[in-house]
Amino acid sequence: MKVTALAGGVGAGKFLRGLVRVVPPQDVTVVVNTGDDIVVHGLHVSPDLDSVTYWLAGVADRERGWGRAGESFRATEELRRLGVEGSWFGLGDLDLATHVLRTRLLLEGATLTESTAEVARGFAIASRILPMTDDPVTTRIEVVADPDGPLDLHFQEYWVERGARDQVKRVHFEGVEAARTPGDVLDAITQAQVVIICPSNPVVSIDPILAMAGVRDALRRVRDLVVSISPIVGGKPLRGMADKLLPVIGVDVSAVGVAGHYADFLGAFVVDEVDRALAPAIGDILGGPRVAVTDTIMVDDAASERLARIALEAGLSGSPA
Ligand code: FO1
Repeated sequence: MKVTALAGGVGAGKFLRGLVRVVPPQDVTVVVNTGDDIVVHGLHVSPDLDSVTYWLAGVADRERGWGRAGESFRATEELRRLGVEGSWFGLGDLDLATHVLRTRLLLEGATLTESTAEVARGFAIASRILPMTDDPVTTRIEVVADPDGPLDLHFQEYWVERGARDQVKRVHFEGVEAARTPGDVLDAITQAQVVIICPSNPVVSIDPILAMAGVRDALRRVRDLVVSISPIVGGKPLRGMADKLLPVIGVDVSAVGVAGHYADFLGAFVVDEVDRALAPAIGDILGGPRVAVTDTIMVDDAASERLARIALEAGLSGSPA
């Protein structure tokens, strides 16, 4: 069974660990957001590609969510001591090797897709990890920063450097109009038996992928096979800043809000037990009863596996008999 997942960072990484316990890893393709990418100390850092890679490889730091387990930050500490610009972004010593390899391959002329495959090979990952584009797309967060007036921040400046403290006016994806969607990304969506929208931040993880040319249309074409897991549980994101960003795009911070946001291409939806009462409203949005209710909190790989099974069943229930 070919399965394609649209993914951001931590929530996606945890989910994918379960998915590859249910589906053979080589049958899984992951299309990953690159809007968070940033150049730090001349290195091309792709946080969501890194997260997906590390979680699939079993080397992610479960507590911190991002980066590698058993990590040290000596190089970053030294860069901070030296007062180097950009050292507010914490690059781990092991993690640095990934960014050095990726950057080197890019400088030698490889595409981001090719360099991602090379990094994945280095971690013996059998699944296919596809960046949403090989072209530069950057998530920018326009904030109200009194008394300095409005500021247009890189997503990582908003989230990591300034700790998401600013009032957000607008989220936009710089470069998205000119960026090309690789054919492999569109084929992965239209040729899958199930397409899963991971429990990732809808605004800054999934929306950049949806904004890529042809992606939303491809999803609409296979709508019955598309299933999403709500990243909002009991009116709150499990981690991250979706509660601050969803209202900016006019979406309610709830499972119903997220289902409505994806309504034009969604066949099925998985919500947490605590949101059971919302299932009928979500069914109305989907125009059918394909709402699964389960424990969506992924405390370990076994919990991720259980959730993956339920998401797959929900997606497969839209297959022609
Ligand atoms: N998140 C932080 O909160 N602080 C950091 O210093 C930081 C560094 C970092 C380096 C590499 C990487 O792959 C991810 C990193 N993240 C860091 C996570 C990242 O900011 C976000 O969580 C993702 O972009 C959202 O998916």
